[in-house]
Amino acid sequence: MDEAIGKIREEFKKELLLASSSTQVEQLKTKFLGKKGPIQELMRSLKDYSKEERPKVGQLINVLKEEVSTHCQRSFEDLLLKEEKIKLESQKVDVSMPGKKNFRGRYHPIRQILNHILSIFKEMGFSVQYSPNIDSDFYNFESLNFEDDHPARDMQDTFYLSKEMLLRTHTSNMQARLMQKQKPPIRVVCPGKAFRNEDISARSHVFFHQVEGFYIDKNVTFADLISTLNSFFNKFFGQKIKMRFRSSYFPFVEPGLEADIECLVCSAKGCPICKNTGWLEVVGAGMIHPNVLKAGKIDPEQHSGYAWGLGVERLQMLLNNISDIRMFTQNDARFLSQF
Ligand code: FA5
Repeated sequence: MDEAIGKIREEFKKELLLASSSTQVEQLKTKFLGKKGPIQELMRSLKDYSKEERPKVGQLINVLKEEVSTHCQRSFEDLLLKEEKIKLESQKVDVSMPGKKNFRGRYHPIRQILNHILSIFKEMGFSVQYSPNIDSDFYNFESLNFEDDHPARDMQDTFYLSKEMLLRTHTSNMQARLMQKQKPPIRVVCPGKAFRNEDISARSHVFFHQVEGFYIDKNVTFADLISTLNSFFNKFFGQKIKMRFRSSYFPFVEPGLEADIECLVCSAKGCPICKNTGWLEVVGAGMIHPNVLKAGKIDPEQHSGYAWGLGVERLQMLLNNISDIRMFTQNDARFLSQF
């Protein structure tokens, strides 16, 4: 018996040394201590011994059994610990690694500048209203005192959809509509798109945005218009900027003006944006023509008013040094992500 026990012990030690994982140790334990294993076989052979010998032999087998079980347990725990360590090592998080950037949507630069413009006018007491992109010749031209043969009605400038309907050429199409439903005092701004069949260049597009402003009350003067525009531009640029006013003609205002801002893209040195003049036209404005007030059923003897139409793209270009209006519609992520 001693010999058989020694052989099993040797065999077990050899195999335990070769076991490199906790699973292999478990298999080894089953192999040696399981029902079909060598130790159980020894137990079964006890019946072949005499009554006197049996307790001694039985004790020897139990010692071996205990030994195998303890070694297996220790080895199993050691290997399991190592395996856990390796697993944790592989799952380790490097907190100093730069995180993955999520793509965040944002407003288009024109929407951003519109919001900026509207927030300034809201602070100045203007409310916001909208008028349609597709409108009738009446609201876009006729109600605004345009003669039938005015050049702006020409097919060169206007995208006609039918004889009567067109893509509005300016946000001034809100004026008659507003006067039809509201009586003075009226103090409104109207942001929106405008469409003109023009040559596209660095400063002009066939599709652009305007913000119309409109104020009618008793005793509204030209000085009110100038000071409103002045304080708007100073707030918009966050600094005192150089402006110049030129008299101009629009059929729906009298007198009419256009205002230019010193070109901030080239610091007034001359560039394609300012056509080398150092100035960029940003707004058309004037005192609302008595005929327009009459068409809106407002008595020009009682009320007066001013209106303007601001070019939104040009303001964004001046504010952020953008050298070509076409960038706003090219959808280039490298450009858009800068805003
Ligand atoms: C008008 O559109 C008038 N409705 C403005 C107005 C309103 C005058 C109320 C009087 C009273 P004008 O065509 O000048 O005016 O356009 C106004 C502004 O829109 C210009 O100063 C310019 O900044 C911008 N603008 C005009 N055409 C284009 C274009 N093709 N591309 C980009 N911006 C333009």
